[in-house]
Amino acid sequence: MYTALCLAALATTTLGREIVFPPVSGYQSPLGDVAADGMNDMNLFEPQFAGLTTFANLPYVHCLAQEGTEIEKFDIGILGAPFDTAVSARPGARFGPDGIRQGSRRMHSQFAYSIYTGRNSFGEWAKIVDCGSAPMTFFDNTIALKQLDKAHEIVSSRPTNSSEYPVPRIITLGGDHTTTLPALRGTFKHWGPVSVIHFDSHIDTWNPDRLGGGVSHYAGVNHGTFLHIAHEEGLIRNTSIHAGIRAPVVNKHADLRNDKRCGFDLITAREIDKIGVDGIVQKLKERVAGSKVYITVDIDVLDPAHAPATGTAEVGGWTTRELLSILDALDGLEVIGADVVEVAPIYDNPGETTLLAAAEVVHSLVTLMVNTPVKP
Ligand SMILES: *[C@@H]1O[C@H](CO)[C@@H](O)[C@H](O)[C@H]1NC(C)=O
Ligand SMILES: *[C@@H]1O[C@H](CO)[C@@H](O)[C@H](O)[C@H]1NC(C)=O
Ligand SMILES: [Mn+2]
Repeated sequence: MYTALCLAALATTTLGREIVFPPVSGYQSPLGDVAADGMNDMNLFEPQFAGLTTFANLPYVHCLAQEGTEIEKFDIGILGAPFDTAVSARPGARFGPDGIRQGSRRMHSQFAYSIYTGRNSFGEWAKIVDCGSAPMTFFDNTIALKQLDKAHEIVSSRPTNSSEYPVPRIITLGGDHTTTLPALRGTFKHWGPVSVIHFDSHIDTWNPDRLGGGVSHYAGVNHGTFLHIAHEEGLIRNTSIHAGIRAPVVNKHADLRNDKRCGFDLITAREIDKIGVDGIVQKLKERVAGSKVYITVDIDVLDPAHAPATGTAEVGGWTTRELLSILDALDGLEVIGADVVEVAPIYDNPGETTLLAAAEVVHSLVTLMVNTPVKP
């Protein structure tokens, strides 16, 4: 394949001069014969950097098409949630979905064999598509979140490609963290209450009467309270757990008491220095054992050195490698939904550090879903 790639580059970068190819006519590349002029099937049908930007160059399917419209069937759908008007610090995560897609553009379903496992999760039993993003109004949070509720309902009710596993699973690209609430309402309809593994620097179970100042009900629904609300709505189990926490709490005792009441155990960021990746993984697996799992990754679980482009950055976080190692080691859990949120591309650097990290996290989430198919 490497030879074929080199040839393709040669052929396309030479302007008007006679091209001299090495004698490779008939060379059998994995993508077909290389002809005498250096062209092969790959030259035009390999869309990396060329098509419209979907996650990992996956096919785009209009998963939100009107009822009755025939669309391609899929088993895992990537769905954007462009919403950032319930954030307490820096806005900008409405551009997160397209930012993460941008960060994924070197991934390709044909060339994604893991160096660690030798497997390519894009090329196995699951049909994986990019559903585009849900339309969400930026003038009214209540309406916007209802739009996202509906989007999850529609996408998760589509018929799957694999008749054996009838409920398509969704990976949401946020959006501020409030966007996880509609996703959990969606999973509840198919799977009932689920354990949440919540990677974040903040606990996000704050009481809506406190965070938001008790100003109004509207103000109380935000990116720091959605897990409290999810608990009150009965969407999550009391076997949920945070990982990577390091941000201060607002109230000395009440916040953590309330956090337990909402069903959460807690792993701090610095625990990794004592118990390592394996210790963290063991704690997570023990906590959620035997239940369906929703994984939500606030990109601010990473240190700002690894993910500067986020709404409420906190120093002292995990590295990208640590997070990816932890996620990949969760293999075997029944992951019925997942998301990566709080990616605000405007604060990224020219090297797109945060976007690349977020895209690879999504890749790990895809892999967990592919490795463990789940039936209701
Ligand atoms: C989807 O369904 C078709 C028809 O049953 C099947 O040939 C294909 O292998 C399935 N999987 C993928 C990933 O497309
Ligand atoms: C969760 O709630 C059930 C039922 O109320 C209780 O029996 C169980 O001990 C709780 N588990 C945890 C981990 O808090
Ligand atoms: Mn969060």
